[in-house]
Amino acid sequence: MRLSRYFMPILKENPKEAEIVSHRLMLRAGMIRQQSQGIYSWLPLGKRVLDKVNAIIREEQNRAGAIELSMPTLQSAELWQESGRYDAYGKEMLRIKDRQERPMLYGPTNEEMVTDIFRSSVKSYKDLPLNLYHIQLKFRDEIRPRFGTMRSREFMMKDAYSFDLTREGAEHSYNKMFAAYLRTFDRLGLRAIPMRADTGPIGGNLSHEFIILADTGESEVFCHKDFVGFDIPGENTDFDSVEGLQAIFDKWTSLYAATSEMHDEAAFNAVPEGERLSARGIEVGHIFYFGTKYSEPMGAKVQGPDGKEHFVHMGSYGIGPTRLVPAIIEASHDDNGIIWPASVAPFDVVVINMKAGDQACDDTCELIYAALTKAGKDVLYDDTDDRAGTKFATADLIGVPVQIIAGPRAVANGEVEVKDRKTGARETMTIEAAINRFVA
Ligand code: P5A
Repeated sequence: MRLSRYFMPILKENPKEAEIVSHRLMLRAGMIRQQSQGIYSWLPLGKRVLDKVNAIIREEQNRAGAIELSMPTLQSAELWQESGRYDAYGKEMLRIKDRQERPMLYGPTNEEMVTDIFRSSVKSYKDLPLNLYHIQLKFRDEIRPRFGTMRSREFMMKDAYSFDLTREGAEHSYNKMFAAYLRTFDRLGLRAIPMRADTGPIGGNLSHEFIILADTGESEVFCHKDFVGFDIPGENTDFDSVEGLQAIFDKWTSLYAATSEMHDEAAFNAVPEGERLSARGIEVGHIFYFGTKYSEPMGAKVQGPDGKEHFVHMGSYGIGPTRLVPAIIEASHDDNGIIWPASVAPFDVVVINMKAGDQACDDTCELIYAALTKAGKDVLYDDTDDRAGTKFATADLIGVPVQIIAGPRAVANGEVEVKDRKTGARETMTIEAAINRFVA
């Protein structure tokens, strides 16, 4: 992508409305724009990061055996009347009427809709277990939307829903998502700690929130320090192994970890003082087991091996991609801007032409740009005629992991400078060596 032809509206000044660093940097880097309170557009740079986050979420959901579908954002009120949540949900639900005066709503979550899909076609235990998910916009009319896309009214959610014949089966399904979440957040460069959590309007009595420790987090959390160093389940994790996944769940729940709603002061005080961590955190995921809470009132049942009908045991599993992007920035930035983990960086490398219009600089940059693009890399080429200082500041602000800098003096020697955004380390090398770093 040539910067001269791209759309990346950088802000020079710090936006006044931004209270936390991620919100400030997302606005300054031209990643998002507020359209109305708590409702955002994702501009091209932000969209690239969001897409990469979603790709990792999708890969790990698929690995754990979940199956992707797509459900609408607008839902009929009737479904929610069946479960009893239409009245219970309160003012957070955006209620709308269509031209026939039929009550509709902008979905805040999809337990009812997916239960309806399930009951319309699954009749036998032989079709279980089943886990269906989508990555879709939701709307919750939050009292206090704030911190940009961290807590917005319209936001994206990956929501998965599992169906099993028995409670034991449902626990295995829960454990699959538990392990998939540990892997997902790790691949996003984050350390998320599962904590016992309140179930709120979703319901049930088994639930974990996945929390990233951050000073700007909205949740108050309490946990054992050792979680910070626990091993993450590997790529070869067998998601069909009931014992294997139970062992992962048992390990990750063996030490104290709870959000303030579930906090047990006495249990926390039993943790040796030097090992207690009392901190603030960002909830990036939340998983629930709620048994037959929806299947019973909505009549979602299957025939079991005993020939009888059984209401299915369900769970639901959420991740907030549009919250994850600012959460990653909270965890990874410096005074100059964002530092993206390579897995979600909007571009793999930025090529900076320090003197656009100078034949040797132009030729060198074009050569590198073409070679890296051909090698399948996402390359941003700063071919604008801005001053070198402005270009460096922009490259640092948008946080691309590697900068290849081509200035007249180095280019005259057949060389460029390669800068690592995270460490700031700069290395002069031949043009060929710079290309080979990515191609090899
Ligand atoms: C689980 C999947 C649910 O809604 N039903 C379907 C369950 N859970 S939840 O905890 O309420 O939300 C899941 C995740 O969505 C993100 N999230 C938000 N992100 C941005 N702005 C918001 N206002 C917002 N509300 C929820 C969080 O990451 C949460 O863990």
